[in-house]
Amino acid sequence: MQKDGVFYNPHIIEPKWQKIWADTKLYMVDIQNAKDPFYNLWMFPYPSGARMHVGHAYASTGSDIMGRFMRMQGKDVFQPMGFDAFGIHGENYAIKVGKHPLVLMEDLCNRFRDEQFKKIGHGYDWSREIRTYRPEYYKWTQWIFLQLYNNNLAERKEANVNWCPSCKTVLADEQVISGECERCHTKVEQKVLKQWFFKITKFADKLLSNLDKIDWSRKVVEAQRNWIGKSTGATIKFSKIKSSKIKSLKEEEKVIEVFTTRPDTIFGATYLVLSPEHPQVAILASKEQKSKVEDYVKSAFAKTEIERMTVEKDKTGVFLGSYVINPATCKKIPIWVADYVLMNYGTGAIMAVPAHDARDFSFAKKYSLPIKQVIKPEAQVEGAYEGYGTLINSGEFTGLVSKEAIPKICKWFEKKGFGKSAVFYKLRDWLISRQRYWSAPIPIIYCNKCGVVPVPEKDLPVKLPFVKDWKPKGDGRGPLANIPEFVNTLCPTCGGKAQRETDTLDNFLDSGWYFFRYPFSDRGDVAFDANSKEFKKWFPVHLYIGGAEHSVLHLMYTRFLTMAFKEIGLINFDEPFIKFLAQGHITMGGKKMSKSLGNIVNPDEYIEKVGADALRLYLMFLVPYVQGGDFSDKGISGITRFLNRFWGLCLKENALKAIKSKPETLSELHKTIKKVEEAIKDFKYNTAIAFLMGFINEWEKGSLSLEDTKKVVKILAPFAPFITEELWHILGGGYSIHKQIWPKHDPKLIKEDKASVSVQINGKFKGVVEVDTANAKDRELIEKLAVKIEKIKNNLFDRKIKKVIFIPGKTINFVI
Ligand code: ANZ
Ligand code: ZN
Repeated sequence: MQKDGVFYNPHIIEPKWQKIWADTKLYMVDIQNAKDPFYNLWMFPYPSGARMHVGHAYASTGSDIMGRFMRMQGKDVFQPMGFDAFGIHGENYAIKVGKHPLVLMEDLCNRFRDEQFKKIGHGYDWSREIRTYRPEYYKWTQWIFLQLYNNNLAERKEANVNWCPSCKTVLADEQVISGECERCHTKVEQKVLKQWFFKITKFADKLLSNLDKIDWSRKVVEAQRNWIGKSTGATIKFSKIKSSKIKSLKEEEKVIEVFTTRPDTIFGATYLVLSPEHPQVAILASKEQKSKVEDYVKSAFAKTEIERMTVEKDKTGVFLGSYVINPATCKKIPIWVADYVLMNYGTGAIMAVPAHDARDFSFAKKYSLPIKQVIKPEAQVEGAYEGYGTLINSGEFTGLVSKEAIPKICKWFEKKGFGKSAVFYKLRDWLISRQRYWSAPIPIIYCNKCGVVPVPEKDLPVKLPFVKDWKPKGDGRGPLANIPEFVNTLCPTCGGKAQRETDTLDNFLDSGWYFFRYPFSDRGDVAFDANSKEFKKWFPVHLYIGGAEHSVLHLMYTRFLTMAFKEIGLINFDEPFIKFLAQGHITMGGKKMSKSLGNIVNPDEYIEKVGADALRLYLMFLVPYVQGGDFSDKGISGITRFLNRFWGLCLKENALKAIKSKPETLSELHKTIKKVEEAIKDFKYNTAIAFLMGFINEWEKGSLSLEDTKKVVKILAPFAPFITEELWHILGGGYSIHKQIWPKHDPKLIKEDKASVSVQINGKFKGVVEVDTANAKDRELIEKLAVKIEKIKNNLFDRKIKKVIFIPGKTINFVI
């Protein structure tokens, strides 16, 4: 039998400290009086399954390590947690398991918190937990809607929107991934509905230009840049050919405006193409072509945007039977309608330049339309030459190169009055209406007399009624529409009979502002208070960690809302997070963990078997934190052995109570302190752990004084909070180790004569080779030492080494 205090037993010490930490409120921060604040935020989870999987454990542990490290740097670390438990993901889960979402979410959030987050040893301040479905939270989500509404940043408009037939609701563009619903992967359809939008496009330019200023993971910055999709070019007006029909039109209707990124190709525009949704299609269709055009338009409506835009797809279209004048050549060119032109981008109409645009080229070939070269190809090409070059057949602009021609042509357009430089963005307004139950009602009332009336602030929250029949019906209306007690109300303005809006808010609005709420979660009178001293302390958030899959969703929305709050005058900064780090992902068999694939790994099992400390260390050692990788539990017993050795060494030193450390061990210790610190700051947790492992090999050969032993315990503390708390207690340190200051390394004690070269197999970190600095570039020597490392030896065993990649002084990588 193992006895407490003699052998390392995580099953005794982990629950013990978990309770003491909770009882003493160890991780609670003084929001008002913190001196050196550090707001350490990790994306709060959405419960859409029974448990969190090992990927959550991995990602949150990396955030917790940084929080603990910063606390040991003397920072007042605020590390709150909550649940994004309102919205479609939870509701879909509730449908699946046949429970009411409110009952289900209460239960799941409690379990995530008590059975998972607490057990894994994260230092969260649970006193400020938030749950987005609670009225005291969504009251403020509705309040934010009203702020945007009152400041002309929310509007209701009829639009062609994405409709998920399985979730029976509309979706924002960002929530449609490759033509499928982000939640259930059903093919999305198009529907015309009157919906509420937030005007994110108003901030397109700022969302883009700020990307150069913020310290965010590169891949997220690039994803946002592409999503915003800025295109510079010109709009050009093509005049319609005069006819009796045209004469009766209004002045602005007598032209068709197109958007092009290539004004330098205007002389090569041999036809125009309108999108099937373009309002002028019906006006311009000639008598002879009318029925053909109508049929074509109908067939185009049945397709999704993705289907229409696929480049490889055979292009289809129909001639409208009418013409415009190309303002550059003054020639008459035909107008077509084709579904490869989209209504919601640019002007919904294009000038086709088949010689220099591949889509136009295949279309022109198919329908025998004229092709005219206006840019001299720099190389022989088949099909369209899409590059820039020297202009030919272009009137007074012939001979110029594209770069000079573009601004000149734009000026010429302007002077003649038929065009001008223009910028367009791919970014669309954020559709926030949902036809679902489990969400905050949109706080709007419709009155026959007064029209659209916002719910007065004093009447918030508009409570979501608790009803039995909450499932989506699929009639294009939310389930709230079937609850007369909810719908029928009185107009706040005139007191007459009125109806409530029955759509609910996209739950990305809940999560778009939640980080503002944590420090104010105990206040019922404000959402957040920018004039308070605590606001100035904690915002903008110092560090945010989460998955890059949220790049154009959550992470874009948080930036937009922050900019909107600034414009409204609620706050005085426009970026929410000083630093954002995209952590890697843990996969299983190379695939994302998901219930449908049946490849979910549950962290609880491992906590039961080896303890939370071992699991934390193992996950952090397995793969580089920002890179992620595949899960396997092969090496987990190695971690347990490491912890046992660590425990044994501490107890031995404690028994000896030495005053002085052995000089070599001491020097190694100081080196390790330095290296672990540097690695943590770089989020290279796996190398930090490797340094700690390397150190105990040295320690076993030597010895440390009690004081120095405590230093080792400290530098392991962020990774393994339970065992280090217990050892700290045994070694006579005061409660708690997690409030201690990180040890300082003494440069005098570090003989910088050694260099460490990291050893990899197929690019995966496996260990380090320590050599004299002078030898760090000696490939042969390092290769020889590397293959002697136990782990490398085992891994290479009977495998063939295909290649050895050596970066002198840094890494050696065996490709097998
Ligand atoms: C003439 C032209 C000539 C074009 C040429 C390209 C090459 P990005 O970069 O994506 O902004 N376009 C404009 N509006 C469109 C719409 N609503 N649906 C489909 N295509 C549209 O691309 C802008 C280019 O895409 C525009 O420049 C236009 O074709 C097309 F040698 O105009 B171009
Ligand atoms: Zn009224």
